[in-house]
Amino acid sequence: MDGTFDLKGSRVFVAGHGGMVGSAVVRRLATEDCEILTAPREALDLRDQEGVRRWMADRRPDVVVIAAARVGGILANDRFPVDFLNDNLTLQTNIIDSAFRSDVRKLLFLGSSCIYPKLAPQPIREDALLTGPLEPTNEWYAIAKIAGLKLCQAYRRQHGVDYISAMPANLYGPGDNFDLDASHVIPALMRKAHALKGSGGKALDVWGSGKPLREFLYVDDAADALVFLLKNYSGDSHINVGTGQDISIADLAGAVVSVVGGDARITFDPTKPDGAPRKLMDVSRLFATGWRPRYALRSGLERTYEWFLRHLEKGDLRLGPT
Ligand code: GFB
Repeated sequence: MDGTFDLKGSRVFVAGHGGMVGSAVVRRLATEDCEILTAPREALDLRDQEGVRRWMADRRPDVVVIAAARVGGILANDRFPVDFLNDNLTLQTNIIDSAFRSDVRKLLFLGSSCIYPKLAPQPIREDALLTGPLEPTNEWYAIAKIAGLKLCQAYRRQHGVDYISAMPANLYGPGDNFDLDASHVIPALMRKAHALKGSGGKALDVWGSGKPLREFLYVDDAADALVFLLKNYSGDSHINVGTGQDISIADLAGAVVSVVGGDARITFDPTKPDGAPRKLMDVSRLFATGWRPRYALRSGLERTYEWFLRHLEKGDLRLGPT
């Protein structure tokens, strides 16, 4: 991969440090010789252009990681198109523009595998971007993410700065959102399977047909890949970040029940959307560097469930209205 960047002694701003991805990036950066900067949500609204400009001009980071985003599962994406499009466009543009004004030396923008066409050839290569129509349930989020990666490319082209983008697979792990109306599939199934423990074989409600395939990446693996890219990648194209393996939602449900324990039966709710049929990414560019994920799906699910149980007990999970 072209371009090495030395994090040693640099000031790294992790935007979105309170979220699942941002907190994993902070954990990973703690093992690097750098200073981590974060902005508490109460002190800085990333959608406020003036506030972000001021914050960046005062703190003067050398490196910025944009892990901040409005994210959610298939239903939340479908229900709140304005929030997913507008909030993401606004906050990412504010951060990228302010970073440029404050002479940030390296910036990493984080997207999502949903930027690719709904029916892209599998596994999806980086150059499949903008070759076909998007999956309608998340096109608002996808368009914001495409705009973000294009803005990074535009700054590279016009101003010669080192801004790069990574497109991770579906992420899960500690810090995930367990609110059933907003969450992604893994925390949703985990929470539902946990609630059914000891209920004598009651039905676990799995949305859609169970047939869609998804590639899941444990969030600490994602953070490790992002720091690797910060240090080793400098190129115009975004880079896919994943495991190179996918699983059907039906098989995932079985795996979650097995990790959680109990005897829930799995049933499918065809009134809920399936979303994209498959979005397995081609990770050969990343894997060519020698980088590999550490956690298989089973161990990632086990760690996530341990985290869920600990925080359920502490009472600080994002569970939404009950
Ligand atoms: O994780 P998920 O919401 O995201 O859904 P997407 C993945 C699959 O799991 C879909 C099914 O086929 C869902 O119908 N599923 C089954 C469930 N049961 C459940 C459940 O209880 N809750 C949820 N949420 N899903 C999102 C995008 O798409 O992925 C975002 O909407 C983003 O924009 C994110 O790209 C990574 O993979 O379908």
